[in-house]
Parts: sequence; C-alpha cells; structure tokens
Amino acid sequence: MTENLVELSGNGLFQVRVHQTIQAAQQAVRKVGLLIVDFERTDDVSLSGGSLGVEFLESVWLRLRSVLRDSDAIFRLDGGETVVLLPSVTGPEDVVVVAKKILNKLEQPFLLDGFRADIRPRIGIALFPEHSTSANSLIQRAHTALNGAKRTRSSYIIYSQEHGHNHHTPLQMRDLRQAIVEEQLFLLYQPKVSLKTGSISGLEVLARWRHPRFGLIEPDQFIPVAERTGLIIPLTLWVLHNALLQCRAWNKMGIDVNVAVNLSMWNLDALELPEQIAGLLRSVDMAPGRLELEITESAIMDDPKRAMRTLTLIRDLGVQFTIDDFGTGYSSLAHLKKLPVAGMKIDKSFVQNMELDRDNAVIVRSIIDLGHNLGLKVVAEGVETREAKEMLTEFACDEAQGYYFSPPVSAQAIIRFFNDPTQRVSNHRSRRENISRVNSPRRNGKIVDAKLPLEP
Ligand code: G
Ligand code: G
Ligand code: MN
Repeated sequence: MTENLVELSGNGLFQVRVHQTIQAAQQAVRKVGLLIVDFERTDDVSLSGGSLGVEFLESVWLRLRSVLRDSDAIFRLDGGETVVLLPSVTGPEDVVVVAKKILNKLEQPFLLDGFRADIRPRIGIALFPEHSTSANSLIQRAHTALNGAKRTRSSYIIYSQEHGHNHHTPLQMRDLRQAIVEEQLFLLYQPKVSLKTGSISGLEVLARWRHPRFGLIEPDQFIPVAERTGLIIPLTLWVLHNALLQCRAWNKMGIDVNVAVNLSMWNLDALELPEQIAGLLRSVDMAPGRLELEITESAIMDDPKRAMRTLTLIRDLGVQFTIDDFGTGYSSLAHLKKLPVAGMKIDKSFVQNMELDRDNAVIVRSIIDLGHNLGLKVVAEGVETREAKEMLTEFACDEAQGYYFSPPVSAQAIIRFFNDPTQRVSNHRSRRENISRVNSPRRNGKIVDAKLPLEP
C-alpha cells in the first residue's frame, strides 16, 4: 500500500493539468489528445532505476520535445510511463499523426552507456471529448488503450469501447473481491481547509484501486460495481479501518487531523454498521470524534426513516456526519432539520465556476445561509480558483476543499504538508516536465496561498 501512495502523489498534479486542459478545450470548443507512452525492452536490462534509467528517460524527453509543439506538455508518471498532452487537436487523425512521429523518433536505437538497446515503444491514446469528458477517466482510458497495445503488440492503439467496459466490467466484479482481500485498494487524502484560519481542518479519504492488469481504477467505476455486488460492505469496512489506522499514525506523529470517510447509500441498509464502526474505533483505539462520515443527500432522502435510525446510532458513538454533494438531490427541509448531521458540503457543480456564473454564486450563498440557519458547518467542494475561495470567504463559508488547495494526495504527502513548509502540494520535481510549480507556502499545515499549476 505504501508504495502506491508514494507513486500517486506525483500523479495528482498531472491529473489537475489534464483537468485544466479539458476545461480550457471545452470553452474554446477544441479537442484534447492524451498519449501514454511506455517501452518494452527485448533484452533483459532494466530501464528504470539507476543512471541508465535516468539517462534513457532524458533522451526520450529530448526526442519527444523535438517532434512536439511548445504548447504540448510532457509528463512523467510515477509508474514510469511518459505522457504527452495535446491541448488542441481537431480529431483522432491529428493525434495519430503525432503518435506516428513519436514512434518514428523513439524507434531509432538508443545508446545507453555505450550499448545499443532494443526498445519497443507502445502508445495508448484517448481523446476528449470522444472517450471521456473527465480527466480521471480520460487518463484511465489512455491506460486501457496502452494495455491493449501491449497485449496485441501494436505500436499504438486508440481507446475504444470494446477495450473498456464491455469486457472490463465482469472482470472487475470478480476482481474486486480479490482486491479487497489482497489489499490492491489504497487511499488518498484531500485536505479541507478552514477559511477562517487557513489551516487544514480535515482530510477526506478517497479510495483508489490499483488493478494488476488494468492499472489505476477510479471509484466512480468500482464503487457502483461494489454497490451492485454487495461488496460495498467489506470495502467500506476496509476503507474505515485503514483510514483510522492512518489517522492514528498521524496523530502519534503530532499531526492533529481528523478523517472523513464516504459512505454509500447501501451502507445505511446494514443494521450492523453502527456496531462495526464502534468495534473498529475500539480496535484502533481512536477517539470517535476523529472520524467523520460523508453521506450523500440522495442516500439519506432515499429512506429518511432508515437513515435517521442508522445515523442516530452512529452519531451517539460520537462520530460526526456531513451531507455530501448537497444541492444535487431533493432534500426535504423538514427532514434535514431533524437529521443528526453536523455539516453539509456544497456540491462541486455549483462551486467550480461560481466566479463566472452568477446563478451558481447565488445558489452557493443561499446554501451557506441555509446551512448556517440549521446550525450546520458548511464546506464548499470543488474550489479551483482564488476568486472562488475569496467569494466563499465573503459568504462566510466555513471550509473549502478543491484543486486550488490540493488534489487528493498520499499519506506521505500529508506528512510533508505538515512538517516541511518548503514542500509543495505535489511532489513533482522535474522542471523539464513542463509543469510549473505549485506555489503553496505552507506552515504547520496551513495552506497560505496555493496556486494551481498554470500553462507553462
Ligand atoms: O476521488 P474521486 O473524485 O474519484 O471520487 C469519486 C467519487 O467516489 C466521489 O463521489 C467519492 O465520494 C466516491 N468515493 C471515493 N472513495 C470512496 C469510498 O471509499 N467509499 C464510497 N462509498 N465512495 C467513495
Ligand atoms: O462526491 P465527493 O464529494 O466525495 O467527491 C470528491 C472528489 O471530487 C475527490 O475525490 C476529487 O477527485 C474530486 N475533486 C476534488 N476537488 C476537486 C476540484 O477542485 N475540482 C474537481 N473537478 N474535482 C475535484
Ligand atoms: Mn465526499
């Protein structure tokens, strides 16, 4: 688990960049191409690690730069793959032209340490908006295409449906049980920041799945599978247990934080959930006040009586509840008032562009006032810009969460966050990779002023 966490913390920033590029393309009605490049070596010398690996990756970088435009970005993922992001293409034909140029360059022999190395590049391609409109799944689809290229020994493959869901999903159902048993799941943490003090007020726990064959799978893809197959119960218990262990470890290091775990609607069906949570808190020896649970508005409203019963039992343990994605469901205000919840999170769809969209700003302000009138703490999620943060502060919103402050990051990144004010939100180090630095001077867990990595 630890290894994955280290890897992912660097990829978080990459994800942010893909997200921003997609947003810019959306506004300018452009398309985006994402190419993931990986290598197979026909002899048995390792490409990664040591100076040979570094030397090799540097020459790959130089060759890529020689065929790309300045506006194209190159990233190196922590898994060793190289990614090319084309922010403005007209369609798949464009991307194929670039892929062929890249292949042509990379197929020329490499001289490593004076030896000629036989290396086969393979490329997986996905396009926005054809293959996905979200950064996470676009990256995943390019990975899927790359795996297809490796499997079929093709030099490049463009993502298509048949690589994805059709024979992906049944496998996932079978594999998910295995994943829980074999701990292929791991956790990332996204800070929630107090708008009054600038300190980290909590960490939302977000599950990821490192599939042995398909690579990284996002919760949007596996949580629904878990819900359909009943695996959501053991999965949630796994997440709770590991989040509590991590929180206790941080606390022991003097890092004073709470964790917030997402519950699914199906978790509320399990009559034994309160007792299981009590058991976990005892076994990990954690104060219940350290745990927060997020539950969506629609999960509660699906059966408010049942939700009330389960929530009350868990609340009586000393655990706090927050309503997640508020504004997307149809809450009965009468029920809302009676629920044993301490806070609400405004859905990111209202927050993301609130500085541009007056209606959304009005909705956000109204939800904040509603929450405060009900005596709730209000958190805004999806805060991506300084302007949004400033508006939220003016509206007296209590806390904020979003890419402006930090994407979800590894447990180690959280420690650096608290311990080392010179560390940045993400641990991407290479300037050559065309990522401008995340400028976020932090002191003792305070995110003073984080700035998103913008166009180079
Ligand atoms: O981290 P990401 O944006 O990909 O999360 C997508 C969705 O998956 C979010 O709505 C989040 O609440 C949900 N999610 C992430 N981790 C978990 C988890 O451990 N349990 C449940 N039930 N949902 C999760
Ligand atoms: O539904 P839920 O609130 O649990 O979803 C949380 C998820 O939202 C996180 O896991 C993260 O991947 C995603 N997220 C967090 N911050 C931002 C942001 O600023 N913008 C966008 N688009 N997504 C975000
Ligand atoms: Mn959530």
